[in-house]
Amino acid sequence: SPLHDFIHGLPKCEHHVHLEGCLTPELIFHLAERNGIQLPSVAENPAYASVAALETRYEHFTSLDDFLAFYFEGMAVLRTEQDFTDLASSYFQKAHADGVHHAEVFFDPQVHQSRGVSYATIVNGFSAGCKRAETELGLSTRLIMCFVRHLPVASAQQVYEEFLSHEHFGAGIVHGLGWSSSEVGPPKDMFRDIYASAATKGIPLTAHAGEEGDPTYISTALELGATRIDHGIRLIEDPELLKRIAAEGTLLTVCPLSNVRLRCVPSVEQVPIRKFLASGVKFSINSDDPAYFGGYILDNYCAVQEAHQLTAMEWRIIAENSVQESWIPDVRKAELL
Ligand code: ES4
Ligand code: ZN
Repeated sequence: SPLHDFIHGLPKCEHHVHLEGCLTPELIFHLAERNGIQLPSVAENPAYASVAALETRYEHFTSLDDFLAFYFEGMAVLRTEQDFTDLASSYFQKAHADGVHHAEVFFDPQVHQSRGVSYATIVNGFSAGCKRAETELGLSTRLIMCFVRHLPVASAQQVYEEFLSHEHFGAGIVHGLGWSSSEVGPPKDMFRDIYASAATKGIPLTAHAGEEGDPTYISTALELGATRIDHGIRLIEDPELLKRIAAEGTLLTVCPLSNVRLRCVPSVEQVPIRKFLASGVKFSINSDDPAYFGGYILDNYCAVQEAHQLTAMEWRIIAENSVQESWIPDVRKAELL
């Protein structure tokens, strides 16, 4: 595309990437070896026969939950602080090469804790990767801790208390909170009490909503205090809610290649990019789980351009909104624009 160099040069901010979703098949096999962890046998799951077999299986996800089974299985190779640092560093290097200047990254502590990895190991490991990216690559970074919807709410409550009591909280090392994992099934408002508490402390809140679930998942997240919505593509099914989100300037963190791979839409053409632009809904374009969905942030930007043929002016609006809605001070926004 003639705009490729222009798109590469835009000051990109990433708002929706799961660090565990940056674990490539190659790194899964490498860390399994390094940590002496047995991956599923070929009899149990033929997808784990080889790096190439796993990559091929990732091209055939049938739903969010089909993907999540691989995502949770894959992250079981993460054990030591070094593993978490290496994973974060591999993501930040790729993001830097794609023209990302600021990255807000998710992680799922409950899932690691359920295998006996401590909160400190996870957060110290990831935050060392963030620090390295800041000093060596000039990126600004934010860690966002996600609660997962497939585990009991008591386990989320536990890690929330750990987050509050940890020295990291005062130091701002974990900047904000989100929720993710299976959307349809568990109660829409399962994190009501946690979000109410966090909102009174002024902690930035986001939530995965409107990916597979209908727009009531989005309105529930807003009711609970989320000021940003991850995915949110099903917002187009509720014109009143769409008007409200546009008026309030709530950011949607859209992930086009993820939506296609998880069959939320048949192709990038059906991601409602033009509807959002036309109705003044702010959104950013992001990579979600790039090791699983066939592309990092620049691949997502280029897929949007291929499918929607945006003008340079429209790209400027997207880039500007992604800077303005980042969870960073105004002086940093001025540097990025
Ligand atoms: C996720 Cl694509 C997606 N949706 C919900 N939760 C997630 N966790 C990691 N990737
Ligand atoms: Zn996500």
